[in-house]
Amino acid sequence: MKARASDIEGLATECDIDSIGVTPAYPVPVDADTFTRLVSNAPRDLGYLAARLKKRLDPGLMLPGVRTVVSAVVSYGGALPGVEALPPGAGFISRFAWSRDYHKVIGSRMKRLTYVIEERFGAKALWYVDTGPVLEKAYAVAAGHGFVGRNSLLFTPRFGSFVFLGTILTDLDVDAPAPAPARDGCGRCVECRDACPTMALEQDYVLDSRRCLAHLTVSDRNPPSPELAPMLAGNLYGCDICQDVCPYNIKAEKPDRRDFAPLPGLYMPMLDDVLGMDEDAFLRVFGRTPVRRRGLELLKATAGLLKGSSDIDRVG
Ligand code: B12
Ligand code: SF4
Ligand code: SF4
Repeated sequence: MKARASDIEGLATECDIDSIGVTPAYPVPVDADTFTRLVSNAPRDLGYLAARLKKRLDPGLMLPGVRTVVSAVVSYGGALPGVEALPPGAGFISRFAWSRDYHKVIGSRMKRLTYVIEERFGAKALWYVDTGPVLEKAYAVAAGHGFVGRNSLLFTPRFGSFVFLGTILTDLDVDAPAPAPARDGCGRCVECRDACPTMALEQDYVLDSRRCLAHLTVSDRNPPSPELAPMLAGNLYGCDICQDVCPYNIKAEKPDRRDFAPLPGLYMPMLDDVLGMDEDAFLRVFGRTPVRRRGLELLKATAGLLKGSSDIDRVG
């Protein structure tokens, strides 16, 4: 069966998704050599990128017969201020992590969309949110959602970059328009590069994950090194700085949604409270969020560094 792109795009509201785009699965929308080179520089704890590289570059290895990629966007930013509003003695938990784990929240919407596609069109379909070997940003661009900025994130015209992506591979043949040529939305702006506290954006459009706080305070399984203390810039878990300074995000729509509002204790928690937690308290506060995967010990290691550096600031 063949569907029209508008048939699939029309399912967005039904599935609680802000916007759906559709694009052919092939050609894969990145330069394979460049992507392979970039992935080979990833730090050890992001080794899964290289380990599943073949699948990333060939979605047919995930779903034999795949014809179409469906890309979904859900805005999560909200209107609360970021780390620039941090009170003394507190630490910042990134927006992506201060509410219930988005893998689950967006996952259930993607599951519903996948089910509808399978039922309505008799197609095979597989969904992913973040954890699968799928080029989510590149397909989102090809599906017409927007462009990838200098900070390496996908920007949509309506919501800026504070959007989660979900992706479906399907063997359904969809009459989709040819991928739009990638647009450079950044021009001469370098706000994100200049604001990055660890200089992780020195190479245009490519993130140096080894330097990025979103890796060092989230996915790195080692405690952050003491040299990182002055560069944490208030961030306890994740980092939103290169998004907060972006002019597109400043003027983007910021719907306040209950699903993505901070859970109790997650908006700028006091460092002393985190440092005083035992496992039970940690699970009570962070148990339903992505912070749980970090574990109490590593979270405390970052909190300790932040507290040390803010004490030094006060003495100085
Ligand atoms: C690994 C990963 C990370 C790593 C590495 C990030 C990275 N930029 O590579 C770390 C842990 C650092 C990370 C951090 C964050 N992440 Co992350 N992450 C991923 C993941 C799982 C894979 C990304 C990947 O393949 N990276 C490998 C590198 C090599 O490629 P890439 O940047 O994705 O791809 C581009 C380059 O290859 C480039 N490229 C290709 N050819 C060429 C050629 C030239 C010449 C150039 C210049 C570039 C170029 O274009 C590709 C497409 O844009 C995706 C989910 C997914 N499956 O896609 C989420 C994802 C990208 N992350 C997400 C989020 C929310 C974040 C954080 C904001 C969380 C936070 N607040 O702390 C930060 C943002 C940091 C930043 N500035 O990017 C969202 C981003 C949504 C969006 N609007 O773009 C995603 C899509 C998850 C989701 N499903 O919503 N993340
Ligand atoms: S997330 Fe933070 S550390 Fe990473 S590139 Fe953006 S500003 Fe830099
Ligand atoms: S801050 Fe400027 S350079 Fe960075 S992503 Fe936004 S528009 Fe592009």
